[in-house]
Amino acid sequence: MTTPALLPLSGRRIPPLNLGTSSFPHHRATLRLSEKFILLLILSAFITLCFGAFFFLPDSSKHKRFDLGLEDVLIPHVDTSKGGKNLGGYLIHGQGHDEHRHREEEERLRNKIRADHEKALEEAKEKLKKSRDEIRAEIQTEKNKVAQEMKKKDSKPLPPVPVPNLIGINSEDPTDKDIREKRDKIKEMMKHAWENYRQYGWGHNELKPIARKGHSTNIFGNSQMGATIVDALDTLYIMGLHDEFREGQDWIDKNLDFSVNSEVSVFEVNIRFIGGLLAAYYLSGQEVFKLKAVQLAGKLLPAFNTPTGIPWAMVNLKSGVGRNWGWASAGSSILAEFGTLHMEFVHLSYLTGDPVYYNKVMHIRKLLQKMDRPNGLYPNYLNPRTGRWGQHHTSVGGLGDSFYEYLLKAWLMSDKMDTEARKMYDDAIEAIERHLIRKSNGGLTYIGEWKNGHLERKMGHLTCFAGGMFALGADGSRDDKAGHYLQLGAEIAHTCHESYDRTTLKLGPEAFKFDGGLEAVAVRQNEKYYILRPEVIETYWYMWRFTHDPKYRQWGWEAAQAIDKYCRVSGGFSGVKDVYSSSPAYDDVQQSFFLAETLKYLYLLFSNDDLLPLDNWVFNTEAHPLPVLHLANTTLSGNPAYR
Ligand code: DMJ
Repeated sequence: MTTPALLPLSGRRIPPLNLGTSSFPHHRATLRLSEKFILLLILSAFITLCFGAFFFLPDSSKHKRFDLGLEDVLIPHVDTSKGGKNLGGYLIHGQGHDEHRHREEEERLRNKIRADHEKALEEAKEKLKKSRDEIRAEIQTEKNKVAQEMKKKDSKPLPPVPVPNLIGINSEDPTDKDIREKRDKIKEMMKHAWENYRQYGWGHNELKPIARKGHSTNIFGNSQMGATIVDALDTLYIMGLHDEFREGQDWIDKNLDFSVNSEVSVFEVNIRFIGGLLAAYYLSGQEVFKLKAVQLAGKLLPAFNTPTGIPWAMVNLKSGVGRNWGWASAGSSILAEFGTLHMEFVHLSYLTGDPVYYNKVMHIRKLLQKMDRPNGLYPNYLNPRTGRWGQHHTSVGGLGDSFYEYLLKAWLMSDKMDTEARKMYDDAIEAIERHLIRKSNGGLTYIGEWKNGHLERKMGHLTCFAGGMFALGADGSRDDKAGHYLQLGAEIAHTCHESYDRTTLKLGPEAFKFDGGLEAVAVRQNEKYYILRPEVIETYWYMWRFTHDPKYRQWGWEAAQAIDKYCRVSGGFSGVKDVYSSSPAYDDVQQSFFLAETLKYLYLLFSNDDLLPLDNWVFNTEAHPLPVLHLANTTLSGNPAYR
């Protein structure tokens, strides 16, 4: 579908003196401030010329005056050494010069003014003859020049740091033909998603694959920040789609601008943009990604200006004003949001040498450590003004999930030096096992939600990531319970696979129950959708890496086939509204995390283990790989683990 801004404009003339009220109603909005500005410039040039003509072109009275030999004359000159006064390039000489010379000079001056006048008139006429497109192109060129200048200013190189061990950015193709073909199929799906986004949604945050146009949600504010481009970069890179990667890099270089009056989610921008940019930087070594990540992080910092230092959920990138979601309990910030900044912020301090980012996340950690936890559980809500918990709801799914994930990953990312984070993780997981993890009558292990002292026997699709987390945290677990946590990971993977297998489409619902005889199925209509989420496949991948049990590849392949069959449309991939219906409606959104996570985890599932090995890389919650930092020699003030 063609948007008004894309209507063919060539050959059209701008109606003179009709500023902002174009006779082309569909173009009215396109006569923007900058165009008006150019036209105003032209007008003012005219006025200046008229003014000049009025004052400088000789009239009869001036002749009379000169002929009388009175007063001064204007002689073009720049040299003031002879005692004259320089007025904008013209010298004023006193009386007593030869009259003939004066006449010649006057004639010369008159001719010059006339010539200048005519030239300016010609230029102005030429400008007005230009089509809208030409004027727009000129404006764009000017804008680009200004942007380039600003970029030069912002592009001060950051201080060099020891490069972490970047192992396994490339890997051989799998030797097994079947696995290779499956991996190629996933790559083809990525190309389909990317190419359609590029064609119909380029620069927008996401794509509407049915309507074939851009899409956005309030988490990205009202700006076109190219969320899909940033989120997809590292997936493109590891898949070897280097032309596509370069297209993305080029867009980011020229267009990604954070000085926008837009209120964004601090959490989402951190995990998708900062995480995506940092991963792209580490994989490709291209400085632009690091610079953009640092610029953006600077824009998020005002969100931390709260009485407690717990950040607001949202911040306006321009004004720095922050606030929380209206729906959150008692004006609270959300555990999974303010608790999912650590990885990216430590990397930012590492790369810039500026401890500001590190101090912000360590402050949050210290504050949480000091607080009482009901039953040892962390509630999902914390008020940033009072520093008190909101409702006592605890979840390993939405609102809580990645907080636990980041405790574990902070430890892994520090080369297992950050033992404080590991302890917090172990404590939290023990409480979760005690209060939230149960076995259903049918023998399925599930993780419920804690609500004011009661366990709700419902598990979210989001919660399914925890299978992978338990497996990842098995090594190094307290009391050497590695086997136990690997087993727990396997049980969660199995339950989540059941939630897929018990649907018509073989795709998992958003939430499923273990209640009233129900086992791993959704009950409410608004829990039956699948929006291309990655968590189940993420767990399959971690389980595959730690066990090499072929069933995980099998389950991943089932999911990939189901996505390709039921979510693929000619304009990309769409979520579906009911996984229990054989002809479900589409939600018409290609989520950016589909490219960042779902397809990346599938690709890794059918790749060799030496591609991004888990001893060297830690994936952020949006599947952006960040290298393990060997910080022993790097001073980051505040935490003994990093000294
Ligand atoms: C992703 O943006 C991240 O994985 C986040 O942690 C929660 N879920 C979405 C995808 O489902």
